Amino acid sequence: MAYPKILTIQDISCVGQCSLTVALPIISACGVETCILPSAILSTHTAGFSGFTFHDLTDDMPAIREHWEKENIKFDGIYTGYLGSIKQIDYVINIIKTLNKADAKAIIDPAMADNGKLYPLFDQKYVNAMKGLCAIADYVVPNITEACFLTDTEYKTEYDRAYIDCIVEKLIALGAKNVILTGVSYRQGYTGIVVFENGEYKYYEHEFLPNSCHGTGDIYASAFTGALVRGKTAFEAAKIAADYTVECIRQTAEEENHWYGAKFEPALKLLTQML
Ligand code: PXL
Repeated sequence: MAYPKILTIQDISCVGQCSLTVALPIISACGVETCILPSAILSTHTAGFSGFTFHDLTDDMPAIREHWEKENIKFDGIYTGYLGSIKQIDYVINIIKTLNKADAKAIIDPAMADNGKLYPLFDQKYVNAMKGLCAIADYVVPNITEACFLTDTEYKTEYDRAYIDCIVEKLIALGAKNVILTGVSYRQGYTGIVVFENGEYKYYEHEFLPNSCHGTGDIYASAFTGALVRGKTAFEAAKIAADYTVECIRQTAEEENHWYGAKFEPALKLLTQML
């Protein structure tokens, strides 16, 4: 692909280092033209701040899609993250079906839950709609909580390989072609990524850093998308994204005032070097 152009659809959390304010710089740094479709505008993200504003942009989507279609604008990949409403998920499915080039990939991060719980504003109806979007994913990039919601599996913090393989199989049964399952830990002090690509399981284990930051799922999925669109295999892209995300978390360690996100900017150079 000479100069790939992708579309990412997710919210703008004006403050909070997540979603579009993370995806746009990270994918751009990967050398990929990054078009955006904001799903909503929030004053901050919803995890840890209270009293945030939320402006839903669902109703703007059909006219934007129609304009792009009239202009014959098509994408070399579409990557979706946090979406604002159930109706919007249906619009996004239509955008993928009509504006992604024939061989272009759909990368779906079902950004809706973590640590066993749905984010505020989401419910089971939203989960069911998200299942429909994941069914058309070439790559679905959930954490374990999201994968459990998508597959109606009980969430566990202690598990074995059979539990994880069963979740991955259910995601494939849902319709996703390839699965990148994040935050899979089989031994203390380490965590990793399970990649189910072209029918084959692979696992990349890396150090577990105990400080947790919001937005690392978005950092991960954005770096994965950038690397994939730059021609890496899913496993290579998953490894690059993991090493980059770990470095971002390391940069943020021991900073009590920086609980709302991870400092992804200083490590961008590392990301580009790995590509
Ligand atoms: O990082 C995921 C995310 C994205 N956007 C919004 C969020 C969250 C997580 O809480 O609240 C608005």
